[in-house]
Amino acid sequence: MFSNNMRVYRKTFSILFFAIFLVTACTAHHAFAEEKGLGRIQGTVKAKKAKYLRNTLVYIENVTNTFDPPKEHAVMDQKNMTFIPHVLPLIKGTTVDFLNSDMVQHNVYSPDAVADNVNLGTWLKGEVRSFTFNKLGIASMLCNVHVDMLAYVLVLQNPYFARVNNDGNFSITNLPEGKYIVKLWNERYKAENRQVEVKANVSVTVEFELK
Ligand SMILES: [Cu+2]
Repeated sequence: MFSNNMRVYRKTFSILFFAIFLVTACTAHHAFAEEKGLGRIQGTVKAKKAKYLRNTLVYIENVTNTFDPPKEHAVMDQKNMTFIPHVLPLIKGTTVDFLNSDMVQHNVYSPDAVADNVNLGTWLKGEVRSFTFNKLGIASMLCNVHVDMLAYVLVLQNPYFARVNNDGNFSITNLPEGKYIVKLWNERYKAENRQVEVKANVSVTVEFELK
């Protein structure tokens, strides 16, 4: 009786073990499934408090190539008196549709040259006004009806950017080989730039510290 139980136990155990092995193998494979000849940057951002990491972006300043903006428009909504998303990264040349989902009038303007000091005017729910970001840099977007409303558009040269997650981790995948300057953007805090060399099928690790 005992040995019978033991056999069942052992069999269950090996099946379980095999299942765990399969899942692990698949995950590992997935994590490093870069396209051939491309590499990856993986990293962490340290912050005194985890909440400081919110809306942090990591991007590569310049990648030798030209990158066409997507034909699809990006969207920035105004809902509950807030711009959503608070931070919008995009490739230069991308058009953003600004919406209004509130029952009150909102305005959209930018005091920054990156956004040509645009003022899209003031409009009600249901209407959409668009703007194409053709200059690299960071544009703050404001509403002159509600002075607390603020958002940022990060106009980037290439699609190699990533949001930092709540644990401070990020990864930028499928990068061509080369030497790059990796930058971090956060509304309030700064971090020193990092220099990395990306090689095919390898993951480079970088670490930032918010100060
Ligand atoms: Cu407003």
